[in-house]
Amino acid sequence: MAQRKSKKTNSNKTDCSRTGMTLIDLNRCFNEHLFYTQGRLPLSATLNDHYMAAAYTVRDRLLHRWVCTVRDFIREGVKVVGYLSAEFLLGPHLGNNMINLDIFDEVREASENVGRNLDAMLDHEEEPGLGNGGLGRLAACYLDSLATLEIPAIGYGIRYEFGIFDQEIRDGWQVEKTDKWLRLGNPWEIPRPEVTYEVKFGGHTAGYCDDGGCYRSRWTPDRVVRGIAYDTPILGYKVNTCNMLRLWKAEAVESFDFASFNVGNYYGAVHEKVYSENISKVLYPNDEQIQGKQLRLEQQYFFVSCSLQDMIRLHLAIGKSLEYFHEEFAIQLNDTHPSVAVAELMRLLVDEHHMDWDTAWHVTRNVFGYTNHTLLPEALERWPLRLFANLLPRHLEIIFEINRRFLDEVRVIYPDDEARIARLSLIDEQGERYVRMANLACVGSRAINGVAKLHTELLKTTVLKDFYELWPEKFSNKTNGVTPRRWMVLSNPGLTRLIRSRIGGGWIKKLDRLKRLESYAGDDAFRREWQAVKTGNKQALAALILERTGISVNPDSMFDIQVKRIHEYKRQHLNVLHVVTLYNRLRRNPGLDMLPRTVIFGGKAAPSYYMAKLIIKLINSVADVVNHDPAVRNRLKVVFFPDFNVKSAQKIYPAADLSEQISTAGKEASGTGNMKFSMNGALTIGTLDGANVEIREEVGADNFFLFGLTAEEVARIKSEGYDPRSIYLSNPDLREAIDLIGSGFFSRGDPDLFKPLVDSLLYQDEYMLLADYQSYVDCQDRVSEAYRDRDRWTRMAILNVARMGKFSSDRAIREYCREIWRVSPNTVEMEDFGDLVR
Ligand code: 7GP
Repeated sequence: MAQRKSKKTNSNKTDCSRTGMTLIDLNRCFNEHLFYTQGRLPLSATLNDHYMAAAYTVRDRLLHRWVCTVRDFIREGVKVVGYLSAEFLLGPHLGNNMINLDIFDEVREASENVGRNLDAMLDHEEEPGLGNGGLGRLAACYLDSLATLEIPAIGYGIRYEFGIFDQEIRDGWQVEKTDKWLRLGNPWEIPRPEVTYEVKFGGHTAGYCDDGGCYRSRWTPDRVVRGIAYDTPILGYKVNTCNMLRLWKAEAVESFDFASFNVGNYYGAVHEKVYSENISKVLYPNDEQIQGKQLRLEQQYFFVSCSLQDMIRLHLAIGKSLEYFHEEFAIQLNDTHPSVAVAELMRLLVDEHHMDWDTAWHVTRNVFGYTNHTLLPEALERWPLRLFANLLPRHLEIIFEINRRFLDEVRVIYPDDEARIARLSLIDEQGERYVRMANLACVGSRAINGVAKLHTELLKTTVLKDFYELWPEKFSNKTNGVTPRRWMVLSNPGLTRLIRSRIGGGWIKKLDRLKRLESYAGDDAFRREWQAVKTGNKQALAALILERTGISVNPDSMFDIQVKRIHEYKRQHLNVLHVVTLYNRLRRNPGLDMLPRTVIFGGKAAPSYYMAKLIIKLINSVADVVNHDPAVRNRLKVVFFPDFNVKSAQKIYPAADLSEQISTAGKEASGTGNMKFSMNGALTIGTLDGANVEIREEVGADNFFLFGLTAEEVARIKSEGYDPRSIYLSNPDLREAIDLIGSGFFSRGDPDLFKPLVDSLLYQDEYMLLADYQSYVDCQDRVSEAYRDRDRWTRMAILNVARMGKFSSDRAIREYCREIWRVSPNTVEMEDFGDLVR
């Protein structure tokens, strides 16, 4: 994308391998987009113009591959994965697409040659924050791996006009700001105004007999909304497969009600439009806590209906009969958010395509897979029956019919076990009646999976126990993974270069090959280079922290980082108790030889989650006091990094020395941040929870800092009657830390501010912080000790990276493909533009 002639002519001739173009060609395309797409001359172009021209230049290369991929879909009739998710937390596209096209270094060089700042362009991109956290980010990693493994796939979701809110910190409190990610336009999406479907809501149903004498139900809705497709190309790494993410935007079927307009009722005329568009307006910002709002169910049904109609259209377009739909598509439900798909597919097949119930049920049960992402009871979706009946009356009928047939089967297997039948029922009938979405997903799916070994085992023995006993063969584990393209190559170019210099680049696609690094752990020169990379990354983060918070931190101190959504079960406040404990040590003994630490927090709290917001305030209040206390003398710094998102994550993980994965055992389904940290050479302090268990297995117990109760111990202690107060009373350090918080010391003398937090710890402690406190603090002391021996630490870090192969999302996707979806790769051949259009 050179603007003027490059000084280095040899690089201009460089074949940007996978694009089949030289830098001169790319440069021409860039200038053409500046001119013809943005309408600018180089002199008057803004940073945004540059970014847009770069994005379009890269996008053109993607579209070329996309056209070839679609051509193959149609020509070869391959089985396609449909990944249904209410969230896709993609992060910025430009850098990632350059990596996957394998032109990143060339473009950087060319940009440098003409004095154009590639980093400024990359920084300028607004990230599509169409997700809350783990679940949405996992969906994004899986799209990357599907394309990289050359699996035909379509991601389906919602094109929220406003994604996850931007977080600001004012006076220590979280303030939510609307995320206006579409403000400057989105060069990555292609609107498809001709790919639209109607989605019905409300109204009533009535029975009738069809021509063949069959009883059927006719649904007369009282509202119809139109979904319009917006497609984003998803290119795999160094392959030609370019899949798509198809997101639906809601619009009114008729924008104006001319009857109202003509009688002068202007507001009445646009009401319908506003009402319909609301559906795709904003992402609900709660992760593991349902809100039970009608609009949320409308969103779920809206995108599910559009997506299923779309898959059916594609299926019919290649001339196949719907009886074979499950042989051409495998549809994954990313948690229960899209699980109304089970009823909707039945409705489409039976009501709209006149299939008989049994055939339709056979297709439905064989096409879906369901992934569960949480054990927290407050996250298990259920909809009040009345709300459901008002919005989706036909679906409720279908659910009743599925349930009737299902429970009949259950009664044969478990005669007289009414309690079990009540638990398995799709309808919760204790008190107010609810539709249970997890039960619907289980009954309507061929495969059910958890996201880490421990989580899957807990699913089988707790929340989905009855379903496991009924259909053990449906259950399997699929431990999460993350894409090394974004989370190593793009985020950590220094480490990537270093690893490449020793073992080449094969690991980027076959992460197991990182094993070859093991032998370098004992190599002095390698360790020094490794440390230099880490120091560089820490300096860069320190600069960013200064810019965002005004706090200056010392890159030579240990960077101890906890970034993730703020939730009591994730126990950011346990980390705070440790910080206060260290602070108390320094107050008690001002000359203490303490290892300097910078403790960094980041993450958003659900806007309605009071305790989580209070934890943010606590972190900032503690930071304020500790960072300004002259007695601390830079041995301890506390930072709350505002607005943690994909973009800042890319700068944070590579700079970490220590990764905090300290949830109460049995609560974190898997975690994926834990993998990103470890891949970037941080050591983990963690509990035996989620994927921590498997990370420890892989990297070796010696290279992992373990503390805390096990999930079994947590359950046992709870059942025996847990008394946090007795722990508080018997542990002086703990008492001192809690008392200091409760005294108003961190809240300008106000003892009430943190009282809700203190009381919840002392009198409930649902997440057993007090039970794990001493073990955590002792473990942190071992961490500090280990960090003092920099060579030993670096050896451990190298071994962590070397042994992370398992946690590539490529491994996870291979398992899904083989064991659940039964799909295989399809190599896409490139054809010249000229040949394609001929
Ligand atoms: C998260 C889990 O909390 C996390 O442990 C896991 O790694 C991630 O999913 C991906 O599997 N869950 C959510 O983000 C979430 O919103 C509610 O769960 C359904």
